[in-house]
Amino acid sequence: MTALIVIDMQNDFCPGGALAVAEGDSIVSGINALMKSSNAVILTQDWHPADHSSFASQHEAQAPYEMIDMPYGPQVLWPDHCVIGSQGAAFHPELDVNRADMVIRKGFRREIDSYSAFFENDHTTPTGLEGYLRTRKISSLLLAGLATDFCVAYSAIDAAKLGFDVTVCMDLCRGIDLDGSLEAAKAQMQDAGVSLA
Ligand code: VGL
Ligand code: ZN
Repeated sequence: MTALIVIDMQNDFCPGGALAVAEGDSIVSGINALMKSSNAVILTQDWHPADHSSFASQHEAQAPYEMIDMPYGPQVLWPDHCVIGSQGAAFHPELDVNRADMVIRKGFRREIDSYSAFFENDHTTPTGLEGYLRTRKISSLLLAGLATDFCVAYSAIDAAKLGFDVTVCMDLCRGIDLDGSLEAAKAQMQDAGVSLA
């Protein structure tokens, strides 16, 4: 059984949002179409407290897109985005959310960021998605959404490491591309055994 996992199709990652991905909104209709032909649909939702440690605003003298060392490793500092309950954290208004069987929220612990749909950025704290998929007997995954080089790539690589058969629909993803992060993410996904379609 195959599931479609739609990563972070939220207002803040679309044009006009706090952490806008170029053309982020252009993939919504294609994702809606793919949902119609999928027998399981899962949405992820980036969901941060207002004082989240990944926000540059929480660190004196640091600007968005700078790096910081967290106890779990290097972390990019972001503009405040996807704050719990805000319009920015809401799904894109045209996303067909009624098609979703399950919505998984991530990044709700102040101390730790969570790009992947499976594990937080310490690579050990689980979100619970693996258990959900296994109990539904889902073994293959199609991924689409935002952003290719962060949450999509981290999710795809973790899924492949967990033994799922993973395909990323590259034309239904858009990237942030910080310092070549898009090319690096593609190479890392391929090395992990992810198919890029
Ligand atoms: C994302 C940066 C921060 C993403 C989420 O969805 O790719 N990127 N939070
Ligand atoms: Zn985030």
